[in-house]
Amino acid sequence: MKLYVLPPSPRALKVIALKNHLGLDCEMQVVDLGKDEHRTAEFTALNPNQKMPVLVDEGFGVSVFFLKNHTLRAVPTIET
Ligand SMILES: N[C@@H](CCC(=O)N[C@@H](CS)C(=O)NCC(=O)O)C(=O)O
Repeated sequence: MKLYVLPPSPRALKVIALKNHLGLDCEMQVVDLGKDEHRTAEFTALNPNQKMPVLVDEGFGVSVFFLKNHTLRAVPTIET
């Protein structure tokens, strides 16, 4: 798994905290919004909304908002 984040963002920090809490083995990739790295073709292919955080699992990219609603039902209070 690979997590695309910009750590100073509270949305990123919440997701990183959850990753650590769950003990997920996950590579992290910084997405520098100041350099428009979220607007590249590669990132847009992962999330057409061009927003981080994004989690990629087995080549499938999902926004963490999607993940919260569809995968992490065990932790329903997380806001991204
Ligand atoms: N939870 C939502 C929102 C995430 C969000 O708003 N991320 C902001 C940073 S905190 C972002 O990437 N903004 C870039 C932009 O809007 O250009 C999602 O995952 O789609």
